Amino acid sequence: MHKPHDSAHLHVTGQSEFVDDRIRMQNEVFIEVIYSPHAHAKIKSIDSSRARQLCGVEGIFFGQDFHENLWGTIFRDQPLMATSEVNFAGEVIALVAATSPAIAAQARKLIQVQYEILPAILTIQDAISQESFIAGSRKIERGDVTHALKSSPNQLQNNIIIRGADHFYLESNVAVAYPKEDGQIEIHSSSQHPSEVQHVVSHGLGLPSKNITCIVKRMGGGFGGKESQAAPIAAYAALVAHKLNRPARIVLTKDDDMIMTGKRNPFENTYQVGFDDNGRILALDAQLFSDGGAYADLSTSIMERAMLHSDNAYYIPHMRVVGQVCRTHFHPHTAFRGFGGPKGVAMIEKIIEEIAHALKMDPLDVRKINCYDNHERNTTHYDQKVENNCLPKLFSDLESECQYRRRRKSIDEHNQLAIRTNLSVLKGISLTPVKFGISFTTRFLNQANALVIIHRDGSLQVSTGATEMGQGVNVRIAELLSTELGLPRTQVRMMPTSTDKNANTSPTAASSGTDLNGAAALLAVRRIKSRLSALALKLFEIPESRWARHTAGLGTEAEISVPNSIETNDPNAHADWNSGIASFSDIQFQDGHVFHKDNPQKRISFHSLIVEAYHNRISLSEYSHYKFPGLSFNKLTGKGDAFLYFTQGVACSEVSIDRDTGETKVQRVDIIMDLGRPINEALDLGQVTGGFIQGMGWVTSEKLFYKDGLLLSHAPSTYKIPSIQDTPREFNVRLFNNNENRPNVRGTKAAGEPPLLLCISIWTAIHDAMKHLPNYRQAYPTMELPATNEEILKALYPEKFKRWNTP
Ligand code: MTE
Ligand code: QUE
Ligand code: MOS
Repeated sequence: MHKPHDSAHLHVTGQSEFVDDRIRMQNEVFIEVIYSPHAHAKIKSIDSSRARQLCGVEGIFFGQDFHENLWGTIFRDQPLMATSEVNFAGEVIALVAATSPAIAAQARKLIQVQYEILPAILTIQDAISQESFIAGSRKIERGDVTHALKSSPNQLQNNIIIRGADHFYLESNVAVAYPKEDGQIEIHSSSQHPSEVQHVVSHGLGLPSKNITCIVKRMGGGFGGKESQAAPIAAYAALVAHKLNRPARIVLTKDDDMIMTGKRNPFENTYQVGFDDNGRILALDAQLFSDGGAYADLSTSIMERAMLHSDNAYYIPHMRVVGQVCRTHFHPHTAFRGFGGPKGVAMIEKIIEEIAHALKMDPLDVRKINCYDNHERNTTHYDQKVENNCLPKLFSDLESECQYRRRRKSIDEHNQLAIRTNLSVLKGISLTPVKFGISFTTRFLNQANALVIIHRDGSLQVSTGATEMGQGVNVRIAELLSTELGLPRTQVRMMPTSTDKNANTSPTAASSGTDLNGAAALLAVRRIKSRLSALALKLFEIPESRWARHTAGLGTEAEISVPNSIETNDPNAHADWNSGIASFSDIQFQDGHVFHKDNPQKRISFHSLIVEAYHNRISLSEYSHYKFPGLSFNKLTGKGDAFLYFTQGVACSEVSIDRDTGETKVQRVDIIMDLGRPINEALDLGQVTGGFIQGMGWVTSEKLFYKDGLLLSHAPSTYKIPSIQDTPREFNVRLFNNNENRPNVRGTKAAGEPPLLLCISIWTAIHDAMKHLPNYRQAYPTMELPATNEEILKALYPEKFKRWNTP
C-alpha cells in the first residue's frame, strides 16, 4: 500500500506553510543584499548616503555590525559580510532594511561601492600553479601502487573534467527573525541545519545559544545547498532584527540566490591505471583536485567522500588516491546530493569505459569482472569490508531484465548502419552501478536525538533534529513509530524542527536523516512501550472496575508502578534492529489495541492504556539519543570502517544523440535499487526517480556560464534543468528485496543521495554512442561532464570546433 507524503495534500492545495508564507508583522522590515559583482577586489569606498535618505529605509548594515564577523561549518574562515576585500562575485557587502520590499530594492540600487579589481583565480589549473589551496592534501592508499602499475600488462592514463551544478531548489534562501524579550531571537529559516543557524547567529551577534532558537518547519528543497549556506542568510535577518528590535525578513530572488550561493564542486581528476588482458584492474593511482571556491565551506569533507568513492563498485588491489581542494575566487562550493561521491564515481566509471575500449570489450564485462564479490575481493582501499554485498546479483538481474545483450547488439548494428549511410542519430547504452557509503565520514556527526510525547488522547507529537526538505523524513519517522505502536500513521504529528527541543543536532544530510533520527525516535518509543507493556500485563489481572480511571481520583486503589524502562540506554545495544525488544515482546501493539500474544481476545485499546498510564503517574514522554555503532575511520591513516553500510544499485541507460544538433534524448532507463526493507516504498521510488533525474541534469544540460567569475546563467532561461520532456521515454524502477541490512533501523537503507550517482550511466552511454565513429575507434571520446549539446558537437567535430572555446 502506497502512502503519500504527509505534505502532499497541502502542497497541491497551496496550504503548506513555507518561511515566506509567515504572516507579516506590522513593524516588520525587509532586507535586500548588496554584493560584489567582481570575483576579487578591494573595497575602496561604500557610499550609502543616498539610500539612507530614502523614506522607509530603516537601516544599512555592514560586516562591522556583527559582534564577530566570521563563520564556517568546518573551518571558521569566512566573513559573514566582506569588509575590506571581496573574494567572490556575489559576496555580500551590505544589507539594507526597509519598511517594504519595494523600498529595500530601490535603496539597494542607490548604494555605491567603489572597487579596485584584483587578479582572480578562476580555474583549478591556475590555483594549482599558484598553490592556492584550502587545507592540506589527503591520501588514501593500499598496496604497492607504483610497483603494481609498472608490472601491469596494460596501462593508460587520462583525466576527467567535471563541472559544477546549481541546486535549483524551488524555494530560494529565506529567513525571518523575531526579536523576543530579554535579548532573545527566534529565527525561522529554510535550513537543513538548524543547530548551525543557531550557532552562527550566536557567534555573529555575541549572544549565548540559550537566547537563540532556530525553527525549521520545511524547506522547498535543499539538496545540500542549505546545509551550511542557509546560516549566513539567517544571520542577516537576525542581525537586523537584533539591531532594530523589529522582525526582519530576507527573501532572496532566484537570480541573487544563484549568483551568491555555492554549487557542486567542480573537479579535475587525473589517473594512471594498470590492468590485465581480461580487463581486471591491478592498480590505480588517482589525483583529485576540486574547486572549493573562496572559502572552505564543506569542500574538505566533500573531497574526502570523493576519495572514498573512487572505487565505486570495484575491487582495486593496489590503489592510491590523493585529494586537494583548491582555493579560487568563486562562490564557496558546498554540499550537493551525493556530496563528493559522484566525482569519484564518474572518474572510475570513465576508467572502466576506457579499459573496455582499449581491450575491445563490452564495458559491462569489465564492470562485472572488477565488481566486489563476497569472498576475498571485498575490502575497500580504506580497509572496510563490504558486508552483505548485493552488487553481483544486481548486475546479473538488471542485465537480463533489461535485455542488455540483445539491445547492445542492435544498438551496435544501428550505429554501424548510421555511420555507413550517414544517418544523424547515433545510439548508446551503458549499465553502471553505485555503492554509496551511509554515514557522515566525520564520526561525531553520526548522532541524533528525539523527543516523543504521547498525549492523553493517544495521539503523538514527535520532535527530532531532522529537517523536512521534501524527501519525506517526517513520513518515514511517523511510519516507523506508528507501526511500532500499532497505530495509524495519522495519529503521529511530526513537529517543526526546533533547537529548543533538539539541540546539538547534525545537518539533515549524508542521506542519514531517517537512519539517525528515526532510530533515536524509535528508541524513545520503545522505552515508553516497555512501560506500557508492563502496565498492560498488570491490567490484564485486574477487573476493569478497579482501574485507575475509575479509582485514581478517590485514591481507593494502590497505584500500579512499572520499571522506568526495561531497556538499556546504550544505543549500541541496537546493533541489530531486526530483533524486537527483548522483554515484553509477548505484549503486542496492533490495530490500536494491546494484548498478550497467548490471549489476543483480551484486548485493551491503546487509548485506554494511555489513560491508565496517566492516572498511574507513568511517564508518557521520552527523550532519546542515538549514535551509529562501529565507525572506526581514522582520517590520518585513511583506514577503517567509514560507513555503517552501503546502499547499492544499478542503472542501464539508453540514449540517442543527434549528430546535427548534438541533442541527447534519454530513450530508456532501467534501475534496480537495494534499499533494504523500505519504510515507505512510494517515497523511496520518488527519491530514486527524482535523484536520478536531478543527476541527469548535471551530466547532460546544466552548464554554469561565468564571466570573470560572475555567474551569467542565473535563471531557468539560461540554466537548463531537466523538464518533463527530458525524462526517459521508458523508465523502469524497481526495488531489490533485501532483508539483511541488520545494522540500520528496521533493516531499511538510505535512499536520498545514492540514486543520483546512477546518472553517470547516461554520461557513459553518450560516449558509447560515439565509439563507432572513425575518430574514436582507437581513442575514447573526450568530453567534459556535463556532456551538453555543445560538448557533444565538439567531440563529434573536433576539427571544426578546435578554436571554439566556451567560457
Ligand atoms: N529530496 C527532496 N525532495 N528534496 C531535497 O532537498 N535532498 C537530498 C535527498 N533527497 C532532497 C531530497 C539530499 S542532498 C539528502 S542528503 C537527503 O535527501 C537528506 O534527507 P534524508 O537523510 O532524510 O534522506
Ligand atoms: C557526508 C556529509 C557531510 C560530511 C561528511 C560526509 C556533511 C557535513 C560534514 C561535516 C564535517 C566536519 C564538520 C562539520 C560537518 O561532513 O554534510 O561540521 O566539522 O556537514 O561523508 O554529507
Ligand atoms: Mo545532502 S548533499 O548530504 O544535504
